[in-house]
Amino acid sequence: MKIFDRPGFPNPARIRIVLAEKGLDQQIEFVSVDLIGAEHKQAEFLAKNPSGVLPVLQLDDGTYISESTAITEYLDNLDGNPRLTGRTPKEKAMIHMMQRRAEADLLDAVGIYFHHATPGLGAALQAFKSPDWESRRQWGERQREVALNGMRYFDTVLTSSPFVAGDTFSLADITVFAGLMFADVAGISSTDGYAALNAWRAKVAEIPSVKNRSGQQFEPDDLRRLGF
Ligand SMILES: N[C@@H](CCC(=O)N[C@@H](CS)C(=O)NCC(=O)O)C(=O)O
Repeated sequence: MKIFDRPGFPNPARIRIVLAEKGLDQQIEFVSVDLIGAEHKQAEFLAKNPSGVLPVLQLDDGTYISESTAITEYLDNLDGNPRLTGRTPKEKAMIHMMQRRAEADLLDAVGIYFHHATPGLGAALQAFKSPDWESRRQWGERQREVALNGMRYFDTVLTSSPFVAGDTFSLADITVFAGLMFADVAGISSTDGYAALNAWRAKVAEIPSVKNRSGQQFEPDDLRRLGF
């Protein structure tokens, strides 16, 4: 199998955590795609994923699977023990519900803010966005508020639950963790006072698959091009 991704970016990080969690990270080939250079918007990549985003999993039979949730579901089921996406009907439903909230109310909201209300990934990607800067900025700013509300919501959830979707670490935790990672990069972290969320984040950061996931850091050239 191959994963088309880029170290340091939040959605690729979700799958790197899943691969480590499932003990698959040594068996997969990582193919780096230049997000800042807009390689993912070119025809060759769009043939793999028409949405033009990373990550994409390629199976040995040539099938391409995109969407981090779908990739996670596939990888999680390979060993017949899908603990990240749920084993019982109730576990599956709870994890699905919470991970969807984590995407809509945090990770994707941060992404929209970053890509539309800030310079985002830089000049090469601007050509693929609407030229109506003011509408984009307003939409991005609104999503920033959504993300801040999302952080408050997950803080409340975590005051009475050890993990986002119940008693065990799951895809929902991975999505919230990636959302907070992205919020740091986008400069909208505001979790001061969110004791439960911060304690959960510190705990999750110590889980070996999260702590040791390969290629967590941005590539130095990407950091330079992002202006860090
Ligand atoms: N819904 C997708 C989102 C993927 C996504 O937005 N990936 C980012 C990297 S973190 C990307 O490729 N961004 C490039 C762009 O928006 O042009 C998923 O779950 O995989």
